[in-house]
Amino acid sequence: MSTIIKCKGCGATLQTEDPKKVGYAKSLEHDYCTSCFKLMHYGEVESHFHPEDLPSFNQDAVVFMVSSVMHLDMLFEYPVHRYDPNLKYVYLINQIDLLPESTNKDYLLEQMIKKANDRKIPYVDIIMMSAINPFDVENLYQYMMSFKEKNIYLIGVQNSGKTTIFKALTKDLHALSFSKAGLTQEALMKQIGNHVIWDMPGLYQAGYIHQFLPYETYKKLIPTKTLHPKIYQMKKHQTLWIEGLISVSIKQKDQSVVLYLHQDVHIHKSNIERIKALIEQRATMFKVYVDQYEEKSFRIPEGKMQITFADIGFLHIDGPNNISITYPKGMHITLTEALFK
Ligand SMILES: Nc1nc2c(ncn2[C@@H]2O[C@H](COP(=O)(O)OP(=O)(O)OP(=O)(O)O)[C@@H](O)[C@H]2O)c(=O)[nH]1
Ligand SMILES: [Mg+2]
Repeated sequence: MSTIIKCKGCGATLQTEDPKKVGYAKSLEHDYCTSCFKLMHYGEVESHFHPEDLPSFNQDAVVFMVSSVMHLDMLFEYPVHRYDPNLKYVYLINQIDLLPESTNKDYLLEQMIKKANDRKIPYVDIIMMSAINPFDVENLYQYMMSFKEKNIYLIGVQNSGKTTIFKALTKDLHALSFSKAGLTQEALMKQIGNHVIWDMPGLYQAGYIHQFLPYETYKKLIPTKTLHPKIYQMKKHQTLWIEGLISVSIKQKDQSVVLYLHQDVHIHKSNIERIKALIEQRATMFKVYVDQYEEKSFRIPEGKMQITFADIGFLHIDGPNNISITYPKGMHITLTEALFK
């Protein structure tokens, strides 16, 4: 019987037959598939497979649903509890170091608890942390070890930091975490004391930036450091361009808006009438653009509201106002109450 050998970087089952398929290695003696090898040694990024289905779990388990603060609007969107109602679920909000230092974290947590309760989401806890903060990792470790269930699963959408957490908890030096979505291919697991920790492949979330742009382009748009608010005074009928990707137009009255984006993202103002012309000339006008756009109008109700632009950032606006947004066709854009203050 042949033994199954897994790539230590992404967990894919190693195979030597088909270079186009996941897990290809020149020899089964290798520790890594060729994709991970190229990533580690040459920084070359090849496409990985995107799993869409939830994995199956051992029953003696606690499932940690890991979400980045960049995906907060989607925190309770995967109905994992319906899929396996007998398991315990902990919602883990990761990458809180990306939120501005002034963020009221208690308020954020309150908002999330309210959302979970309104939607009748069963959970044991909702916790917030940063995988790059050793103190938070140690707290998480102690917390996980306090469960009597043997298996601890890390699941969640791509790029939420599951492998980064797994590595920090298990001191696994081989697993690869990286800003490219869809890196982990199959479950990585490691026994710690009486527990087994599982790092699962990321769930596919349609509409995120990796769907529209190649890695080399989108990596510059995904926040990696603490976001700093940038305030823009907007006049009615002005539009704010985020690279050549998203234009936010203010329709009802002059007002200021706040953008939270990667510091290098290029932003400029134009008039609403110019949108069509700029899109037509996008190849000469913008460094970053896509083939197809769509437009949507939003009625901003009273209060502090938030628009989430896929996984690249946020806009805060005090309603009421009317705005319209032009964005890559199919991109995930949501309007919610401001999730952080
Ligand atoms: N600033 C910051 N970056 C983080 C944190 N956790 C993870 N990252 C970064 O986020 C990116 C994605 O991390 P991974 O651990 O590979 O994410 P994943 O959820 O395993 O991704 P898939 O395997 O594709 O599902 C990497 O560039 C990490 O360095 C965090 O707490 N703070
Ligand atoms: Mg991973």
